[in-house]
Amino acid sequence: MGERYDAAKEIYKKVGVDTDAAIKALAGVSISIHCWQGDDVGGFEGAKALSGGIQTTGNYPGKARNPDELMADIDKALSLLPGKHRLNLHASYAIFEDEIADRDALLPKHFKKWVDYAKERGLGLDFNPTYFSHDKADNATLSSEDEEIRAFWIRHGQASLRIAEYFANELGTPSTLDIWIPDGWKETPADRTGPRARLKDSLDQIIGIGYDKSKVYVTVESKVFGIGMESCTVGSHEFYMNYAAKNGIYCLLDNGHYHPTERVGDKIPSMLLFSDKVALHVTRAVRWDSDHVILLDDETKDIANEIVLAGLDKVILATDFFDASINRIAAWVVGVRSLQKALLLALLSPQEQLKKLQDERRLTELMVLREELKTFPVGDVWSEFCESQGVIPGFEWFSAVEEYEKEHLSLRK
Ligand code: RNT
Ligand code: ZN
Repeated sequence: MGERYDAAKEIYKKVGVDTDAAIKALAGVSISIHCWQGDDVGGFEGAKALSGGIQTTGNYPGKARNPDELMADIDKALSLLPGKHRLNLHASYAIFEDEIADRDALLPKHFKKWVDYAKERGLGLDFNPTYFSHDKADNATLSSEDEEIRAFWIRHGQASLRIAEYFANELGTPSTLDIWIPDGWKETPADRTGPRARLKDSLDQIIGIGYDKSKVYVTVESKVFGIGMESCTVGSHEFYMNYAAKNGIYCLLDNGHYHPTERVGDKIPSMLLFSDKVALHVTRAVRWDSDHVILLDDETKDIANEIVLAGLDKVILATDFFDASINRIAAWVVGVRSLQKALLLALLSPQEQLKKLQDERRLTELMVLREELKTFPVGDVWSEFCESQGVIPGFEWFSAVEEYEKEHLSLRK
């Protein structure tokens, strides 16, 4: 332990905060890191373009072109991240040995290489059916009026559920299966009920195949709009919140998926009064669902604070951003470390004391203390945490990324 940490520890002690306990709690937080930052949501099926109203912008060199490159890049990112994390895969990242399987015919064996990868590194795996970047997803998926198309995507959901179950069985840790579909309307639809009724039936058929709820957490991710789907999103927040509550599954809140002045931090405690868990996609939306890299900004801090207040075991925590304009490994590292720093700030807050001040309506004191806490020496505690986890604390970690870029990424043409 360095002198600076010792000094910081004393400063926090004065407000009743135990820095050692905060470090220990942070070390126990697993974040499900999205694989898709490494290749701009490309996947391995040779998809020509990213569809579904989401977009990766930028042309920074060095994106992963195949499973080996993506795995090596994830390794590099993990080596610079403190803590033990999870990996979040999309169905479009299946690895085919001989014959290719379409999305509705995916099997656990198509993800065996990922399971081997996860086992070797002690990672848990989460999963997402991919309802975009496919010719059958041009119009709509689970809400489609074309019964053949809808059946195809229902089978994809069912196949994905089995794959998540396989992950849980192989790795001995529950797997989250997050369902997000892009279905929606550019112009005001003439009928909003029909598509939603079909989506409801499709979800019933997917979870209706039965699964072990202690092994797979099925989540549904709502959205307010996507590019080309500005007027109506079939899978809206109200739709999924009700669906999840009635069917014993969970909501996933992506903080890029609400109106800009809505705050996911404010939604977490409400959700948890009615559900034992809530799932999150932490991202940074700049003017729209732009999926910028997470930074240590007010929204992230607010979300992290609510996670800590709720209890770390109540929130299924994942990242979701894709920036192709900067080094992709640095993007992962900055994003995950920023989220961890936000959690540390929350863990270093005298939460009981702050609550008491609120309950006693000592609101001036509450404001004064909170403002003072902002300049407490969190950086010294962060450094101690990184060192205890064997990773570089300061900005020097970037040299490792630069070196990797020179030796590997720059050779990818
Ligand atoms: C899209 C959703 C969704 C995707 C990933 C790739 O708006 O946020 O979670 O980003 O599934
Ligand atoms: Zn998301």
